[in-house]
Amino acid sequence: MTTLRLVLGDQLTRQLSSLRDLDPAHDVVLMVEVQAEATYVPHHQQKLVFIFSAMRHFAEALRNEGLHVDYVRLDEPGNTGNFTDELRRAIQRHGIRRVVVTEPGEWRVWCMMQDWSAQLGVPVEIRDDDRFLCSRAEFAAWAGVRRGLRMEFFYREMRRRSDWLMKGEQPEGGQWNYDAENRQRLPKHHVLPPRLEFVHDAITVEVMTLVREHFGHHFGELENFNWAVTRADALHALQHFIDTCLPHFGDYQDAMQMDEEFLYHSLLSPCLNVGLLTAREVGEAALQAWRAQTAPLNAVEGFIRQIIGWREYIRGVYWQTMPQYAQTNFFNARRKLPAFYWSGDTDMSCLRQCISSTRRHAYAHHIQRLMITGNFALLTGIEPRQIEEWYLLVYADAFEWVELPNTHGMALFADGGELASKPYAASGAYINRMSNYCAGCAYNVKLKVGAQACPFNYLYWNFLLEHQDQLAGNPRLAMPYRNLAAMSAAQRQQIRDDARWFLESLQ
Ligand code: FAD
Ligand code: DLZ
Ligand code: SF4
Repeated sequence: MTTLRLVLGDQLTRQLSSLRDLDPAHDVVLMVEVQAEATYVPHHQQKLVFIFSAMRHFAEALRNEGLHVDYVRLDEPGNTGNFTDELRRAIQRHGIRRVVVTEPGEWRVWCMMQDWSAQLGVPVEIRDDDRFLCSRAEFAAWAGVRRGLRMEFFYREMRRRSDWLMKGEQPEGGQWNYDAENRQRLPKHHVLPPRLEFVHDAITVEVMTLVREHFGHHFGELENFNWAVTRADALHALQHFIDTCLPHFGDYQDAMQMDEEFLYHSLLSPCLNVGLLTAREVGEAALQAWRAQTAPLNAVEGFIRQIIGWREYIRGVYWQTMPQYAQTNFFNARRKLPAFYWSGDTDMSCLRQCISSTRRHAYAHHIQRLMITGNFALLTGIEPRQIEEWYLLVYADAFEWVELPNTHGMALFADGGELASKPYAASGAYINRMSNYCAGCAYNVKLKVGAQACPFNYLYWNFLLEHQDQLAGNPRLAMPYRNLAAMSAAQRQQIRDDARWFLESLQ
C-alpha cells in the first residue's frame, strides 16, 4: 500500500515522526511550496528564501538517500497554492491509500489537518511532533490545575527529567538559575566575534531570484541573506556558537549595542524551528562545552534554560491555551501600529536600531524584541493583533507557536498574566543601563518630561497611571506605584499631557 508522507516547511528533520517507518520501496514523500503559506502573512523576504531553500536542500538530501520525493515548486504549472489541494493532486498522481503527517506548529494548520481525512477520502494519521522534549500531552498534565503557568517551575521539572546540569536531585552549582550574573552591559571597546558566513549555492541563488520576482514587495532586504539552509551548515553554525559565543553568552545575554546586531547570541532559532537542528543536540552540545570546561556554568545554564525552559514552555502554553489565548486583550489596547515599525524612520535611536536590524537580517535578539519594540508597543497600547502580525512576518524564526505567547503574553501582557507575573514595562533608564543607544538619540534619557525627554520615560509612568486599577494590586509593582504616589499631582498631570501629545503625534 502506497503511503504519502507530507513534510511541511518547518519539519525538515530526518528523524521526523512521519518519516520514521517509511518504506523506501513504496512510499512517497510530498513537499510543496504553496502561495497560501508564503502569504498568510507577508513574510520577510529572507524568511521566504530561508524556508524554500532549506526545503529544497532537504528534499535533495532525501533523494540522495534513494527515497521517492515528490517536490512541487512554487512556480510549477498546476500548483494550486494550498496544502489541501496539493495533497489531493498528489493522492491522484500516486494512487495513495493513506497519508501520514506530523502535527504542525500552528493552530491554523492544525484545524486544516483535522478536515483532511474527510476532504481527501483517505485516512490521515497525524503523529506527535517529538522533536520537542515535552509533548503536548505531558505539558497539559503538568499544567493540570495550576492557575498561573510559571516558567521557572516548568524549567526545574525539565531539568530533573533531562538530568541536564543536575547533581542527583540538586542543580549543578547549587542554583537553578544564574540570571543575576547574566545582566552585564558590553564594556567599552569590547571586540565581538564576527558572524559566521555562508556561501549561497545554486539552490539558494535560484530561490532568491524566485522570491525577488514573486515577493519583492514584502518587508525586508535580501542583500544580507546569511542563514544556514542545510543540515551541514546548521551543524557548522552550532559548532561556531559553542566555540566562539557560548563562553560569553550568559554575561552579555541582555546587552544591546549600537550597530552590533548579534553580540554573543546563537542565531540558531531559525534552524531549530524548521528542524535543521534539534533541541536535544543543541542542549547536549552546550552541556559538553561545560563538561570540557570551555564555557562557564552561568553561560551554559542560561542557554539551556532558553532551550529546555523557555522554548518548550512557550510551545506548551500555545497548545494549552489556543485558540482563546489569541483573543484576549487585557488592556483593551486599540492603537494602530506606527508606520516606523516598517521603515525604521524614527528619532528614537533604540527603535531605529532594532527595526533596521530586523529589516536587514530578519533578526533581532530577545532583549531587542522584548524591551524595545515590545515594550514600546505595550506602553503605547498597540492592538495585540497588529503587533503580533508584525512579529510573525518580520523574523526568520517566526512561527505562531513560538511568536504568539512571546508577543501576546510576554511582551504585551495581553493575557492578563497567564504567562508573566508582571508586564515587562520599562522606562528609558533600563534601556540606557543595558545599551549605548541613548548616546546617539535625539531625545535625552535623563529628562522625565518635556519636548526633549525620552518618550519611554513619560510613556512608562503614563502606562502605570492608565492601568492603575488592573496593576496596582500586583506585589511586583508595589515599588513603582509607591514612586508614582510620591509624585505631585502636577507631575502626574505633566506625564499625562506629554504622553497624550506623543501618542497623538504617532498617528
Ligand atoms: P539565543 O539568544 O541564542 O537563545 C538560544 C535559543 O533559545 C534560541 O535560538 C531559541 O530557540 C531559544 N529561546 C530563547 N528565548 C526564547 C523564548 N522566549 N521563546 C522560545 N524560545 C526561546 N523566538 C522564536 O524562535 N520565534 C519567534 O517568532 C519569536 N518571537 C518572539 C517575539 C517576542 C515579542 C519576543 C520577546 C521573543 C520572541 N522569540 C521568538 C524568542 C527569542 O527572542 C528568540 O528565540 C531569539 O531571539 C532567537 O535568537 P537566537 O537564536 O540568537 O537566540
Ligand atoms: C512558513 C512557510 C512558508 C512561507 N512556506 C511554506 C511552504 O511553501 N510549504 C510548506 O510546507 N510550509 C511552508 N511554511 C511553513 C508552514 O507555514 C508551517 O508548516 C506552518 O507555519 C505550521 O507550522
Ligand atoms: Fe530610546 Fe529614550 Fe534612549 Fe532615545 S533616549 S535611545 S528613545 S531609551
